Amino acid sequence: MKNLFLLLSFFCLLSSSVNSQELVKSPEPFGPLPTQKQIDWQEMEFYAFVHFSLNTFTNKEWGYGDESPQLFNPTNLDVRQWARVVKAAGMKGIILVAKHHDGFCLWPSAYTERSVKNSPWKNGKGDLVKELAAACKEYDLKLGLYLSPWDRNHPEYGKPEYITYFRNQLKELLTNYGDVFEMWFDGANGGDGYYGGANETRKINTLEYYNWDETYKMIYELAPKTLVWGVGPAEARWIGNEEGRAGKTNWSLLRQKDELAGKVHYTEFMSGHENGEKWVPGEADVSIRPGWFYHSVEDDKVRPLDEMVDIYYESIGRNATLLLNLPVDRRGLVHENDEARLKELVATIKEDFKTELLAGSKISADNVRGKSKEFTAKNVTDGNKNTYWATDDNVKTASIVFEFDKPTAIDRVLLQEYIKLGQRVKAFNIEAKVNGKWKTIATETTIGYKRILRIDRVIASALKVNITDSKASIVISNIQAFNAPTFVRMPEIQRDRNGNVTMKSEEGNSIYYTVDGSNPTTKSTLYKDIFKYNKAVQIKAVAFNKEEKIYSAVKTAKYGISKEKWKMVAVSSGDLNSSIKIIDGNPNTDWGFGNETNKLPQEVSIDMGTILKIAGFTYVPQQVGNNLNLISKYEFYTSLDNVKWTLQSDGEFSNIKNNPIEQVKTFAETKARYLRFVAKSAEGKGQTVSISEINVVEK
Ligand code: FUL
Repeated sequence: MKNLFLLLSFFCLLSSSVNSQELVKSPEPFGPLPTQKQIDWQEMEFYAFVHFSLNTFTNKEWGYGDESPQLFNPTNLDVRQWARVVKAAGMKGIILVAKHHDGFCLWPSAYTERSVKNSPWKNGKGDLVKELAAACKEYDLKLGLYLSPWDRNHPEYGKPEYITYFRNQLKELLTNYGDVFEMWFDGANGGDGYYGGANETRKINTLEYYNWDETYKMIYELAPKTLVWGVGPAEARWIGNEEGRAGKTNWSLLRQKDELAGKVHYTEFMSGHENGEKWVPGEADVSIRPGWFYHSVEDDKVRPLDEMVDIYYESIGRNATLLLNLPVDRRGLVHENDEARLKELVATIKEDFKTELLAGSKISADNVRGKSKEFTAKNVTDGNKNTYWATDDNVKTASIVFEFDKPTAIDRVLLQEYIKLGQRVKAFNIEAKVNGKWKTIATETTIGYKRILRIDRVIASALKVNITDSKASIVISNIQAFNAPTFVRMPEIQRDRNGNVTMKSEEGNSIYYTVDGSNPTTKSTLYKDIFKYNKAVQIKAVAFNKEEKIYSAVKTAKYGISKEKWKMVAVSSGDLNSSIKIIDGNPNTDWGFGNETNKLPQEVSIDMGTILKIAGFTYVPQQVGNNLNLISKYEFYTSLDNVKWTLQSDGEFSNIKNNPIEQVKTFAETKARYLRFVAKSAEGKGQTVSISEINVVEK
């Protein structure tokens, strides 16, 4: 009897220990969590933006609201071409700007005459949203829509009636075109506009005027699958710049309550808030060209491959999604140059991630939750996004080691947390065993949904990831490593005001260049030292990695006649001598003028020293700093004698606050020796504005 009892209790013990082995509990979720909708959205990673509207035909970035719908007249509109380009790039959807700030609608809204129905396109019978929805379906892409809350055309903008109109349009978009994966509400709201002929400035309080709580409620009732981005209590946030770059530290959390109380500066969006109370992941938006809308002057300004690759790694590689804009042209097509660049980007990224190196390695970790197989370190290489390596509760530092059969070259490491349970990791580093010694090759902060590191190539016999700080136990679903081909960066080209050209490249590379427009090779001129080139010129240069015999992409720099003879002849306030910075050929130096005593408008006059035929000018705004002194309204005059002046161009630098790029304004070709640039108003409240550079456009 006694023996039987002992035997029984032995079995009980045994089975309970087996149970505890099998029943190691999953980690508890920690902190704010994503919804399934947000997870699905994050997994899309890369999707397209299309800006195509009246602005395409008026050559503007922001329409004032008085442009005629008759101007919308694409000659060869083909949304299936857009879808093909997007699909081929591996993007997962398209967000179409259905209505931009000028109020023109790309669908025949029942609530306004300002739409495609009053345009010559398809004799007013077209519906672009409908066409794109069908093309997306055909190509298995998701459709997203941008409806500008600001409407510079609507007579009632600023009054309660407009909110009804806005919501009616939202209803149309969310109910007539199938599923909409993302609804985009831009932050530009209120300012001057046509407003049904009132031609006035209407300021609104974005957070109060739209009653976002009500609007969001309506959206979720009509379209629960739609994720809402931007202003209001959104489910995803702007990344804080229009360059497509997230912070190295990037929390998917945000103190949204503070944000809605106006207490968060937009520069904080790049990194989110470690102590945010809501899951609001970042979306990095950027255009493949300087502008959001198509401008033929930008056909040769498509972002270079180097920049596109950086954008990829600094958005998707930094825990954000990438929303890449393709400005459809006047034909109604994605331009050839944009398509070509996109293909180059995709080919580069594909090569970078061609061969994964960790899956075949020997993997171990110094802590595995409950020593359970379910949470084994090996889960990080099993290709299953639902399995993960986890540590015991309260174990917030741990290491995972990958040992190779033979020394292995590595220059990329990709890590993913299992975000269903929250974003946890606050700090980590990576070590590589090189010639038998551990060497730290990266020290970083957050991981989140996805983090990709570009590191200098190491030949390692083992790799170690050390999580050095975490909010809670560690939960990692994926770790990968690759050996991406060497990427030779393009050389930098600079020309100063006297025409002196300097070029720079990474150490060990040679630079070859041409000045006749042809593409440089190792047979072209070898750059040795600074040289003088005063005339208008297009310099094309490549860097060449001698060891591996690899070229960079071609860097093109276009210059007008050098500014050697240029002089500042007058400034309406401030010091004339230091205003030389406006014409020093260096966009990183700027000159500020205007203040509370010398209020705007303020002006500067330049003597080019000789008569030139010009067809436009450019204004490079201040580039460095967070609170830039930007000009929003301007006038530009030319003269042959510094006495009689002719107004050549006036208007606004739209969207300069979010996107402070070189502003190009063209006009009919004219002869000029003197230039006068008038800053009529500043972006924001201040009276100080700044100019980095004024250039002229020669035909
Ligand atoms: C900005 C807008 O003002 C631009 O025109 C553009 O639509 C961009 C995506 O968002 O804030």
